Amino acid sequence: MKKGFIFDLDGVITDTAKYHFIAWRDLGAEIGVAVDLKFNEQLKGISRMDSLDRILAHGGKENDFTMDQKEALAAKKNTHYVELLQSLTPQDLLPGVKEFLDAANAKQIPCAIASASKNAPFILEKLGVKDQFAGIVDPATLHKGKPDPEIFVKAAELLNIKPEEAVGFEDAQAGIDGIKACGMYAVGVLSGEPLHGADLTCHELTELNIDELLQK
Ligand code: B16
Ligand code: MG
Repeated sequence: MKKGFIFDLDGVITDTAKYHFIAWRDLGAEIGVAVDLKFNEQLKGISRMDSLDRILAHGGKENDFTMDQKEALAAKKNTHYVELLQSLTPQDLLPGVKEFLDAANAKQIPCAIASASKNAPFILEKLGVKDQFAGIVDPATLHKGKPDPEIFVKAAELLNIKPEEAVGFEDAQAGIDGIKACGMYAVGVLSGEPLHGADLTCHELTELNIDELLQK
């Protein structure tokens, strides 16, 4: 019997990847690196600085910037990204998310967020669901990003449960790998690319039966 649900944010609760893409594409244009939608797939679930490193490597510019310059580039991208987030409303929740959270809350099954995004609390506030989460892992406290399981282990700790007592939801391969690496049950939310190693996959949360998931 499972005792808690742990959610990734971007691609599971809402689709912020399109805003990350616009902000990285525009920053890339400024420094002469083309960021297209296909390459953007590789940035899903990856932290801000790791995303910048991947973009620089993609453009053969990995040695062109000092750490201070990279911090400034990442901050510039984030300022643009946060501007784009201002338009978020509860309408931007992905299908079935509100209903799933309401059902979990009604059953007193606690939910947590395990997102690489430092903007997660602000995004959840804009979406009107922040109060439905008992915990949000602070990614600034992590030593390693996904696919390391650390973020999922911390999320389970926030809920006072063991990783194997939780169900984790992810849209990125790095996230599925992290969930499985700590013995958690993994639900993969598909958006095009296949997800390897997930215990169950769906295209949206409307397809899921919460009582069946709790029995896993
Ligand atoms: P921020 P997730 C991830 O969210 C995004 O998928 C990834 O593209 C982004 O770089 C990362 O958050 C960090 O976000 O710049 O807001 O701190 O999928 O882990 O919810
Ligand atoms: Mg994601």
